[in-house]
Amino acid sequence: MTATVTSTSAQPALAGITFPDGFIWGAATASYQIEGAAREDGRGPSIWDTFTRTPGKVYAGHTGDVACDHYHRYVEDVAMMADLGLASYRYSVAWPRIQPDGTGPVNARGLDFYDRLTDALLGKGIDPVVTLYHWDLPQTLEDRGGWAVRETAEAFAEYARIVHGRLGDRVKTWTTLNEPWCSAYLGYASGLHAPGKKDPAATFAAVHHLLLGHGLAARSLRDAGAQSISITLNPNAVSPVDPDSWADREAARVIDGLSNRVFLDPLLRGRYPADMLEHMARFTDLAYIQDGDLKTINAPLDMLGINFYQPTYVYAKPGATGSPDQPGSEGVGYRAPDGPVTDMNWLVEPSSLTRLLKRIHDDYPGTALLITENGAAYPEGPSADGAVHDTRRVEYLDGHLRACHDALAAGVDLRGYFVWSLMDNFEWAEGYAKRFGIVHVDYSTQQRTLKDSAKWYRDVIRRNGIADPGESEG
Ligand code: IFM
Repeated sequence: MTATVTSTSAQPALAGITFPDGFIWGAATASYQIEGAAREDGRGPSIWDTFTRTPGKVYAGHTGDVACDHYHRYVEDVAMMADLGLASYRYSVAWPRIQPDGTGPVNARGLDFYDRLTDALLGKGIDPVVTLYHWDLPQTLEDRGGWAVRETAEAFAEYARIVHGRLGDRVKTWTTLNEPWCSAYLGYASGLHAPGKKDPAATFAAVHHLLLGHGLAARSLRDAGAQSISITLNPNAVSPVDPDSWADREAARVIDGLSNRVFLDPLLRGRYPADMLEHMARFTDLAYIQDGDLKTINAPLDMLGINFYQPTYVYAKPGATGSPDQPGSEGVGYRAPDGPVTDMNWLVEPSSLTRLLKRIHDDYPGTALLITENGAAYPEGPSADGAVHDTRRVEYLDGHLRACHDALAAGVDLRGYFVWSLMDNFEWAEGYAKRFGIVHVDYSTQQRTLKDSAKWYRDVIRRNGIADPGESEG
């Protein structure tokens, strides 16, 4: 693809922009968030089925039992994707549909669903990008220790081999894990996500076994002939509130280490950062890191997926307890958002995406990047005219696409952009209360309605860029 882009810096703030030829335009979802059919066709229980049934864990007791009923409506949903002009669709496979107990017998009916979905996508000229793990761990594996134990990493590689065996003749791009930071830290430190544990030692063991699972799965996929192998992280665009303060920079170093370097360094440099080894050793003896593991984790990557939503600003705050989802972050203060926020109370600051992409490009050179998620929660539903006027989402997406364009102009090897999310869905601990979709879902009728942002995105895809506001549409 041509990677030549003209710098936007000299242009007026809202000039039209064009992306390089071959830039990939997509949308993303995840199995538990949209599929429903939780007990159909032999699917086993996942940690999210258990968690959603644990009182007080998820907003209003919502579950993914029905979600967007995509399991039954995928044909209509794929037609909608085609109408939007998507070149690519990022979906995840539910491990408990494939191996209901996490290991052992394969459930052919589970594979059949993804087989049908893949064919439906290809039939409309949409390229499938498959994520193997987007948080729905089979409950049986959690009962045996979950990501805190090595067996889960080994089981994951076997599961990857099974899925590739069925879809590998048609799926070119494979992503092992989605946001291992969330699986480890929200799952085992703060307990905000399934399995809801609060155990720092287990958190760091989970970090290692997630990374190892990625490495082992990447090897299985490579051996089986997969074309493109990636992992998706949610790197934290963290900055010190006062860059001139040594103490604030130290606070940022700790959060950067816990959120970013503890994943990026093993994956792309084959070692844990020295300061993080010291940090983790406060909570665990690290005996689970075995000889050869880092070499396995450092498997060649064809692409690194980046999920981005908001920046973080931290400062030194002596005596602060820190954040429950970052073990060992005592003394770190978090600045409250000081600008526009989304419905998640997440700060909208597109320039921090450019900064983050440039940083990864500079610190880990030679890595092709893909935005595998970016988007915003806003509550707008249908107005009296039947349309959904989600102006703030359009502004958010516009700003972040310009930020991607700026990164390209600065030389970052960015291959594409997937909006989160194709449609409103089950937003984990927030249930259905937060809406990230560019398509509105009426959960009582399952009716889909394109929001203004979906129509705007369709135009972006058609033009391979953003129109100059002076230009007439059409
Ligand atoms: O909905 C989630 C998604 O599952 C993972 N990335 C962040 C999104 C918004 O919170």
